[in-house]
Amino acid sequence: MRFSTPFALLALTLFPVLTPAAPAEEDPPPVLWYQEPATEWVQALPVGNGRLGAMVFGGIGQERLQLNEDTLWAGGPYDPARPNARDILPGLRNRLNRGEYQEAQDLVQERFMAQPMQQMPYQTIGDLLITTSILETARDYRRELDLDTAIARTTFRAGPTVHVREVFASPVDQVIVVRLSAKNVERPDRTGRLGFTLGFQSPLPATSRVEGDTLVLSGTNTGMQGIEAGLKFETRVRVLLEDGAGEIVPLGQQLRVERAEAVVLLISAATSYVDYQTVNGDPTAKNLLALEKAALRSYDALKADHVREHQRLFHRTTLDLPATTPAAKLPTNERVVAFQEAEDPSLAALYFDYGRYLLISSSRPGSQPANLQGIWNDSINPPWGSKYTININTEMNYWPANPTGLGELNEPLWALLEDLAKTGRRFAWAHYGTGGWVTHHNTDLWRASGPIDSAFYGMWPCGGAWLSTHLWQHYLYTGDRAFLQRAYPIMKGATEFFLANLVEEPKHGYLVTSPSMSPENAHHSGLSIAAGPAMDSQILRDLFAQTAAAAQILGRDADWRQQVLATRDRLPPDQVGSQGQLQEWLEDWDASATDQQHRHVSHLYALFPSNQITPQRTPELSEAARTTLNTRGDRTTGWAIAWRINLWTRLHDGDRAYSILKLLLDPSRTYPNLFDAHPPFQIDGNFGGTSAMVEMLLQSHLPLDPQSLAGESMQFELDLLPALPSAWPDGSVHGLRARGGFEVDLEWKGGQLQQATVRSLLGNKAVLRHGDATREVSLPAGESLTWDGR
Ligand code: FUC
Repeated sequence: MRFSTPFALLALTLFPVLTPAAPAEEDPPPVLWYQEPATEWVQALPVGNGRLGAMVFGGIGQERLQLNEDTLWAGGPYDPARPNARDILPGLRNRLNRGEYQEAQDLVQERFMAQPMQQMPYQTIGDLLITTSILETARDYRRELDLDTAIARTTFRAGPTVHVREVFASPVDQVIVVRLSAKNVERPDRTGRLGFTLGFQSPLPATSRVEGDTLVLSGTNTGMQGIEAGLKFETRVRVLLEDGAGEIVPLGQQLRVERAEAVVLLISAATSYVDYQTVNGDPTAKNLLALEKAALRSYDALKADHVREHQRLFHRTTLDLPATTPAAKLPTNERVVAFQEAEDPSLAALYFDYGRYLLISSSRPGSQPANLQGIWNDSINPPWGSKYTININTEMNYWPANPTGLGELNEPLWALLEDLAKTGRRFAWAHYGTGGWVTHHNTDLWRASGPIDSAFYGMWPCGGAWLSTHLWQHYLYTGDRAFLQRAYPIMKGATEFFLANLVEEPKHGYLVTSPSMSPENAHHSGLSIAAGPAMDSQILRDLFAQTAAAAQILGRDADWRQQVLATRDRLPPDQVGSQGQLQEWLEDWDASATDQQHRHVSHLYALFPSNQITPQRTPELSEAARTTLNTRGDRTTGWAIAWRINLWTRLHDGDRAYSILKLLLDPSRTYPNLFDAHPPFQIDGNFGGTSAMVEMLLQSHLPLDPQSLAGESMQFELDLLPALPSAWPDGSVHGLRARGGFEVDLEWKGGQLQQATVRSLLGNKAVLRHGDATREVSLPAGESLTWDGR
């Protein structure tokens, strides 16, 4: 490829409307851009509307759009309960009381695991290929993803012809829209330069056919692990010739467009999924409806609505970290490499924006929640099934939602929880013989809730409990009483399960989870199973206090509430172990654990995302958490690094947090398209990184005293710039949200807070803190104050 004219120059002269004005030096726009087409999937650029996703490769001769629809998963409705599983529980718990861990783990493996022992994976539709006869020697090539408009754009010149291709996934019209245009810039009278062939390729059992101006791919998902294929799916691409120029010709299983000027492709995809137990939907009807509506609208109208809806969310927050280094002008892939050598604060700001972009694009009301890969997956059997791993990963996906003003994007998570409260209730009865609901360390489209993979990884009953704490957090941000009413039965059901299943451990008489584990870590070689790991008690301390507070606010279940709080008092407290570390298990096993640098830091849940441990209130536990973090080390997988960054911000160590952010943005953990590399790709690291950047700038708490969690006594705490790294001396952030319903803008210079503006949305009381200075806030809803932090 040759690069003769600088692209910006060419673009400005030829497409003043399509291309934004040249960016001001100090303020690079939030754009990922590249000088070559993607050859690998992790170079391609993601677009999505929560439900439909595409990875755009930006090829010259052939454009590849790898497509996803978020209900296309393997299998069909199933019940993973194993007959008679609950019979083993008393014996199993006795074994754990006696310390017979190997025997207990073997028993779970043989008699207690879900059937099948794996859940169903998320599957790709396949690719739409747009094949031209253009040679790869095109000039002035550029592809980009504009995060501000959520449009992927490829431009290049082939001979005298300038090609522009735009792709977006409209949340308004529920279609992916592609516009291809070709203009002869030397002889504008020579028209009809655009020709291409459309074809599908899919790894699923599917066939293509042409219906008039539409190419159709229809097929089914696959069965897996003995669960039969239960879904039909269909994808339609409708071709619209602009100004009637050109011709559409059927070509067997492909469709050919000839002598066109500009062409709009409308892509719709759907499956027969209705809900986790119903699969008789009509994908064809859904597609035809979406396509007919969208085809009536002009490209400009589709695009304008799409951009407006995206910006409604994307503009809620802005983070400005100035572009202080020449690296800021490099293509994004080179910028990631250069980041290790020289500071480039605005790359971090781009990463922050990308996290928000990815959440907006992968999780919207009505869609499935963002899974391990958001919605972008090119395989029918991807790593870890591209499912919902709920012993950290799904929770991490949603950490940035409320703090960046995107609280309504949690909606798919609430819908998932409503489902799990039903499937998990059935499972609790089958496997534990009790009421309440339970979900273990993973779930899938079918809302399976049992222990999977193996006893070592799967025997953890607190996935649903952890997710349920998100409900209360959402309430703290929004003060939405109707939401709390909706959430309460889920919180109550999660709590009921543990009231019925906690057992008294023999040494101290604490009430503990049994069987359980500290997610995925071995306390002795090959053994994870245990009773009462610290994380479980921490999660339950939160869940019980939150459920009791919700009951009080809603005026429900007064007696039961007392029982919940009394049970809470009997949970084991956090302990400091012989090395000064925060103890991961009930016994001080940390020093003998086989992997001292294990990626999971489950017992630090209390420090983040929870606030049971804070430097002010629990200085000793906070020191112990620091010791644990130092032992665990910083160099690990993508999401585990992202968690560590959040944790160090809670210890108010901005520079340590930043040094780990640099590891996250290392090319070994960030792909050229800025997707997080576990490796392989896993989106949690992106979201965890975005969350960590918020936590550097703003932290908010409601102290965890169950008596203060409800009503008049609620007093929130907002920490301003609690962990500002010295690498970001100057900057500003607008529109961050804090618990208690506050919107916060911050400006800082030379590492010093210049001004904070705090707007109260709900009229709650708060204390602002900056360093040692504090200021009380008691504002009516709708009013704001400014403070210089002194
Ligand atoms: C957990 C983690 C792995 C991976 C998987 C999806 O099992 O321990 O690192 O993220 O989830």
